[in-house]
Amino acid sequence: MSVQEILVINGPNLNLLGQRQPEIYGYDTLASIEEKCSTLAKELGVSVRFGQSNHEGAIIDMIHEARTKSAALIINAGAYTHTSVAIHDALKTFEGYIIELHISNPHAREEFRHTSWISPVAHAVMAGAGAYGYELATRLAAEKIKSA
Ligand code: CA2
Repeated sequence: MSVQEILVINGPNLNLLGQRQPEIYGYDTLASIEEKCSTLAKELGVSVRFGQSNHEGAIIDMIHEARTKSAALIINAGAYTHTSVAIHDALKTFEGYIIELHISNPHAREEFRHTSWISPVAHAVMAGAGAYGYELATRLAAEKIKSA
């Protein structure tokens, strides 16, 4: 197991980042975010791996794989944040550090975004910092796994 790996999981529709609704999600693409986080991770002496899926089961498979491969998880579960007991249950099986991430601040948006199934199983929540939140979360995850 590579104890220094951070897995960044992105859920439904986040493959479209930078292409639609820039007023909410900004102009960065997932590829540009990955590049910035990889550069940062290298500087911090850890590794980062990105995964994205529009399918709940595939996200659960990624979490299961992380159980033996990754020391920390950063997860933007997209709309599944507000609906998925299955992702909540999968995250409970992961023993490393978990950061829930949102580009926007769901609490400042529609009421249906105010409930999260991820927050109760996350160690930290990052929301509303835009795409920069991924770098902040990478920094926090690196700190946590290096001091563990
Ligand atoms: O703010 C976030 O990161 C969210 O997790 C994004 C989800 C939303 O359902 C959550 O409430 C908050 C939606 C992701 C949709 O991604 C798009 C990206 C580009 C264009 C359109 C949608």
